[in-house]
Amino acid sequence: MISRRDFFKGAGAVAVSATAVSRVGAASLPEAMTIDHAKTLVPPPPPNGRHFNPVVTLNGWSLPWRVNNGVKEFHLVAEPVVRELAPGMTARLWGYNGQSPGPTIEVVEGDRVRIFVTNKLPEVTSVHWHGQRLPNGMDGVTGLTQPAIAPGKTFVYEFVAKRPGTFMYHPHADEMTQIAMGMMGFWVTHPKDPALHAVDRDFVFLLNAYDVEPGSYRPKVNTMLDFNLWTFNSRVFPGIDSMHVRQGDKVRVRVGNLTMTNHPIHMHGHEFEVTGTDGGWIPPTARWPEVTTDIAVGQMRAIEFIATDPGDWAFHCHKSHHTMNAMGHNVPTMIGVDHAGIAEKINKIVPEYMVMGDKGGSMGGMEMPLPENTLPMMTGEGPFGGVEMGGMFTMVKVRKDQKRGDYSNPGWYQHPAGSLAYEWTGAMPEPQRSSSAGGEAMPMAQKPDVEVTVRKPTGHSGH
Ligand SMILES: [Cu+2]
Repeated sequence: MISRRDFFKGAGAVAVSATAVSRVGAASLPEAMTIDHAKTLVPPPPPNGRHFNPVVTLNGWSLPWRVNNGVKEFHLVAEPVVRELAPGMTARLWGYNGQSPGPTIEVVEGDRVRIFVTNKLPEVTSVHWHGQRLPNGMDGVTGLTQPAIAPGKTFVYEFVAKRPGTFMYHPHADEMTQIAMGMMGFWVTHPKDPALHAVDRDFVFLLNAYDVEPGSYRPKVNTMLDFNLWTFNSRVFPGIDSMHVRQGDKVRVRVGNLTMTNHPIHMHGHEFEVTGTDGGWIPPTARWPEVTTDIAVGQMRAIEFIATDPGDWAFHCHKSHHTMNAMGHNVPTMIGVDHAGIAEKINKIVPEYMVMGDKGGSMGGMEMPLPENTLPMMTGEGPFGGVEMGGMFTMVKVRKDQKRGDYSNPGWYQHPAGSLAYEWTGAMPEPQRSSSAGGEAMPMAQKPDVEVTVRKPTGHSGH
C-alpha cells in the first residue's frame, strides 16, 4: 500500500507536509495533511477503495484519506492561513489544512465517510456539508443540529455518501465572518460506476470574494456587497491557473458560488451545457446550449463541453467589475478630461485614485506606485501585451498535442498563419453620415460609382 506521505509523488506534484494535530489524539486521529502554497496539485488515481476519476482543483488539491475498517477517514483542521491571492499580494485568511479554500474531498457513492474536524480558530465553528443526504445530526448547523465546536476541540462527522454529485462544505457558525474569511471547500461524490458521467478532464473551483484594503492583509468581514477582490478559489488573475486540455477532450468544469452575489460565468469559443447542479445531474433531454451560465449564491453548476477548437480561450465572470482587482473601484469617470500629469500628483494624496477613460491611457499599463500588498486593478501579460484583467478571469488552453493526463501549461497559443486579427493599412473611405434633417432613408452602403461584385441568389427553380 502506498503510504500517505507518498500520495502526491509520481504526479509530479509538490510534496505535502504532514503534521500531527495533537499529541493526545495522534494515535487515533488521521494525520492532517497541510499545504502551504497555491499550486494546482493533480491527484493520482485513488490508492485504495473503489476507483474513480479524480477532479483537478484549480490552485488547490484533494485531501488524502485513510481507510479504517472500511471507513474513509479524513481530517480537516479549521485554522488561520496565509493565502497568496496572486504574486505580489497575500491575505491572512481562515481556511482548512493550510489554505483557503480547504482541500477538495473526493469519495465514491456508497462510501462510509468519517471526517474529523479540529478547530484551531480563535472562535467556535462547525462544518455543514452543503447538498448532502445525511442524518440530520451530521448536518453541521451550530445550535440547531449540534453544539458549536469550541476552539481546540475536535468533532467527528460520519455518514454514507449516498448521492453522487457535486457539493461544498462551509461553516454554519458565525458565517458572515467565517465565509468572508475564506472558510469553504469542495466535495465530489463520484458515481459507483466510473463510466457514468465520465469526462476526460474534470476541473473544480469555488467563487469567493474578499474586501482587503490596499496595504492591509485581513479581509473586512462586514462588507456585504462592495468587495474589491473577486476570486476563483481565493486567487485573482493573473494568479489563477489556466485549464489545460487536449483537443477533442470532453471537459467538465464544476463551479460553486459562496460569494454574496451571482456570477454569470462565460466561456469563449465553445458552447457548453449545464449538466449538473448541487441537486444532482440534469437529464440530457433537459439541457440546453449556453455560452454563459449564471451561478447564484449557494449554487453549484457543472458545465460540459467538447474542446473542439485549439487556442487560449478566456473563461471569466461577465460582470466587468468582477474581472478587476483591488485598486480603483470608486474612481470618477474622466472620459474627455485632459488630466495629463495630474494622476500621479493626486495619487500621492489619494492612493486609490486612477484615471479611467480616453486620456488616462491604458489602465493595465499604468506604472503607478502601489501601496504595499495590493494588486493593480487590471494586469496580466499576454503574448500581445497587457491583458488588462484581474479578478475572476482565467483561460481554457486547448492544444492538439497536449498528452492525455498532462495538465502542464503548454504556453501561449501559436496562431496558424491567416487566423489572427490584423491591422488594416489600406485606404480609408470617406465615412457617410446621415443627418437628422435628411429624412427617413438609411444612407446607402456604397456610392453608386463604387464597383462591387454582388452574387445574386439563383431562381427558385423547382418550386
Ligand atoms: Cu462575478
